[in-house]
Amino acid sequence: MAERDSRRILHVDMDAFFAAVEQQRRPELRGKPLVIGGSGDPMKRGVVSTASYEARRFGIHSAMPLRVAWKLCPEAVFLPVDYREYARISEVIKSILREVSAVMEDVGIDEAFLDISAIDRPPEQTAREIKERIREASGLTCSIGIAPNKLLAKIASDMEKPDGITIIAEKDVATRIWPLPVRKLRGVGPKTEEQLKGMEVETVGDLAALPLETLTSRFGLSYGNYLFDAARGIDDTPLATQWEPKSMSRETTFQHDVGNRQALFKVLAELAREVAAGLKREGYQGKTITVKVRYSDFETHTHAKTLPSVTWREEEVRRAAFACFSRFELKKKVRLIGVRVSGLVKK
Ligand code: TTP
Ligand code: MG
Repeated sequence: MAERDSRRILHVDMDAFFAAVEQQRRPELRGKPLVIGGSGDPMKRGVVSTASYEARRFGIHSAMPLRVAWKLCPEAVFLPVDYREYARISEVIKSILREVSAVMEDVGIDEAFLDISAIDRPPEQTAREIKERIREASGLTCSIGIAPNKLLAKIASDMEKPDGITIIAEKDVATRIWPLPVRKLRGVGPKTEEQLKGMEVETVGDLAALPLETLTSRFGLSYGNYLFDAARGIDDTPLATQWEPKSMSRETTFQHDVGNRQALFKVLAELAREVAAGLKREGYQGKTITVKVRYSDFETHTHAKTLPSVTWREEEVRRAAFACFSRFELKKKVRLIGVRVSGLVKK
């Protein structure tokens, strides 16, 4: 039978990225439990950005409050996020990947898709070369997945972390993908997972057993069809090679929750200034300004305002942000506040 999708897509994901960068430049941290997050002080507010594999053995993971991580492993080293350095290393890695194949989708700070269909070598050899070059340039390891599409390649890169190479073909879907929990499929979040659980669907295989009509009536035509295909390892989406940011944002989590409206306006003005500066620096203008507020109990709300035309002017962003902010009731103290500009166009 002919392969449905003859592409060869490679997904690279760095191992414990922020932590690995720190361990690389500070050899004394290698082999030790290391937690990166917030200001690096586990007694202060903030969440874990990532943890070294040594720290993960204690149950520490991304998005966990630093305080909880500290309770799980008080002897771990805690460090602040040095985003500039990670972004610099990220650029080094991306430029290596771009040299291997110009058809690259830059997904995040530590991951990317490459279309290697046109490379006339066994894909595993390409994967080894990429690993070798990344290791030479940065000292870091990554994990690589290779498959006929993005959906499967991303699942594959996660299968043998750290330092793995995993190749999945269409014929492997039943044996290797169906046993996985549905959450492993891109686009299946906690809400869908919960709904599927209610339908006695826990694994991708369970999902693949559902008729298309069941999925479309439950999840709508578009998402229902997506789930039906995804459960079969089918994904035709092309690589988004010219990455353009759809939005730009800045947010702040307070050391202590803030109740004073004037103080919040001041922070908001500062965030608006930073976002506007970011837009100008990257050469974008945007139309919709959104303000996000997270209260002390983690309840989170947003208000948005769309301007008649795009802007990067600080004053306009600030005014719109103030207008949005005025719509919040502020019955509780505020833990986090953020400003986002979306609907971006390149200028
Ligand atoms: P991931 O690739 O999800 O994690 P990782 O590289 O640390 O570990 P793994 O080996 O499992 O891939 O994310 C890449 C970086 O993004 C991570 O090093 C830190 C950052 N990050 C956060 O800041 N917050 C988060 O919640 C997550 C998931 C990642
Ligand atoms: Mg990673």
